[in-house]
This record gives sequence, structure tokens and C-alpha cells, in this order.
Amino acid sequence: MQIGTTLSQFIIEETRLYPGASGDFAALLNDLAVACKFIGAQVYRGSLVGALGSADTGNVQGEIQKKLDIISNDAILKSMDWTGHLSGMVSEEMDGPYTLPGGIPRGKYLLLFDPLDGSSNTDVGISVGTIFSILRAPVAGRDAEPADFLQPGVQQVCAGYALYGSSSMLVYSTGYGVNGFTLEPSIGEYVLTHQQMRIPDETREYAINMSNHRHWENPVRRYIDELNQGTAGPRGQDFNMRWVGSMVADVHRILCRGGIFLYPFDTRNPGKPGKLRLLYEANPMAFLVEQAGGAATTGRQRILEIQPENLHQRVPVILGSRCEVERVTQYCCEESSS
Ligand code: P6P
Repeated sequence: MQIGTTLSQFIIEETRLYPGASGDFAALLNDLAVACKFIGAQVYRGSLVGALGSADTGNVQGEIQKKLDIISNDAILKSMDWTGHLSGMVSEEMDGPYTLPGGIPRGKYLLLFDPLDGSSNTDVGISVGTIFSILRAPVAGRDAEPADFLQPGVQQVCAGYALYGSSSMLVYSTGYGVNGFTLEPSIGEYVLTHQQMRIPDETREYAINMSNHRHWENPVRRYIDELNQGTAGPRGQDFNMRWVGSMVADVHRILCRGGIFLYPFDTRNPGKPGKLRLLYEANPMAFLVEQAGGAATTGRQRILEIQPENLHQRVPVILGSRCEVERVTQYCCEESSS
């Protein structure tokens, strides 16, 4: 049996693209991959280990936590906090930055993550995932402060996700394209299976939660209504819809075969500009999508250029096949300028 290119081999070989690299980042990414393997093992065992259902706790988002949210969050913290490569971590599940244990060197990177995105799907057997983003610490050698994490998405040195789906995968980019690895259970290694993933500019597939139709802004409603009018409408084409309710699953499908994903602003809670969080959902996914040739905006600006204002800031998200994202963005900007 040929093993193929393992994640470890790929990371080391990619490190050679960075002259003078210390190897810290390579070790960091490998440690993160171990955490993702552990999380996947708990997700796939589910009821067998009593991991499904809700915990009796809530998180900073005001959401009831699933047991697997806590298991996943702890798995990443404990897999990463001893490494000496980080000076702090931010998670969807924690109010502020995680302070590393004493006696551990404070490293040059920051890790931001959603430990188990779409976790409500675990109880019903639908794909979920871990989303991660890695930034450089403005000041290495000290505990990271909240402001250190508030960097625009263009500053990410790495972004990726682990998908716990029909197979267990890890997909990431450091700025040299997007590569996907599939977990080979017999050896416990992620093996390169999706090299240089690309998103076609055009698509006939969209992902949105249609039940929010009446809450959307007019330009988004116009865009989706045009898709739904099919060949009889202004687009002159029929479109297909998919909505998993798990961002990692929807984005992975788009990286594999194209499409457009929308979680736009809606009027249900005007104080909330969107559902998805900028630092550990929108930014990493936007980085991946752009690296694969797609586009990612809020409908009015490039997501990666947003200057974050707080750790759990939410933004509207429109990402995927470039021509469709540009169309929606044009509709939104026309509305704004009228
Ligand atoms: P809705 C999961 O809760 C999540 O954050 C994303 O993974 C997913 O795309 C979205 O929310 C689903 O939201 O409103 O359709 O349940």
C-alpha cells in the first residue's frame, strides 16, 4: 500500500517555501491536526461515549453548549497550550483569550477557532467541523491581549478546517493555494487527496437558509428570487439549492465543486449584523475561498479587509464562485448608493 503524501510531509515541504522558517509553525499545525483527529474520533463515536446532547452550560454567544462543544474546545486547548508556539488562543466557546499555563514560553502565533461548528447537527448525524485561523502575535514572549487578535483577515498566516463528514478531512492554506487531506484510519494519518482546490468562477448552486427570506435586505431577496425564477427569470438558467446548516460542510462542497454560500444580514435582530463570527468563521473561510480563486464579501466589502472591533463580532457572509459573489455585491452596493 502506498501511503502517499502525509500532512506532516506536506507541511515540512511547504515550510521550505519560507526561507529561515524555524519550524515552529510546522509543529503548531501538526499539533492542531492531532487535536482534530481526537475531535473527529469523539464525533464519530457520539452516543457510544455519551458525547451527544447538550451540556448544562451556555457560552459567551448565549447558546446552550453541546457536550461535544466542550469536549472539542478542551481538546484544542490541551493539545496546544503546552507547545510554546502560541501566546494566546480565542475560541467561540470562551469569552476572552485563553491564558497559557505558567512556565510555558509565549510563542509568536495566535490561534483562533470554532471548535465544533454546526454542533447542533451532531445529534442528528450531519457533518460538522472545526474552523481555525492563525495570526502572528504582535508581541511574542508575553500573554496575548484581546486587542492582539483584532487583525484584519488579510493578516492570517494560515486558515483551515477539519471536516467530520462522510470522511474525516483537513483542508488548509498558508497562502500558497488550498490543499485537502483525508484521514486514513488504518494509520491515523491525514493523506493528501485534494491538491490545489479551485472554485469555478461560475456556478448553478447556492446555499442559503430560505426560511429567512422575509428578513433579508432587498438586494439579497432580489438575487435569490432571480435564481428561483430559473429559466423563466432574468438569469435564464435553473439553479440548485443546498443548505446543510453546517458552514464547514457547505464551504467544503463549494471548494470541491463551486457554489455560493450566503448568510446575509437580516432584520430579525438589527443590532446583530450577521450570524457568523468574523474572527474564527468568516475570516478563515474567506481566506480559503480567495486562495481557491473565489470571492468573499459582506455584500458591501471584502471580508478579509474588515478591521475587527471585538473578539466575537458577527458579519454578513457571501462567499464562493466569484461571478455570483460579485453579482450579489453589486446589487447590495447599488442599493446602498441609491
Ligand atoms: P441556521 C451553525 O450553527 C452555523 O454557525 C453555521 O455552521 C451554519 O452555516 C449556520 O450557523 C446555520 O444557521 O440559521 O441555518 O441554523
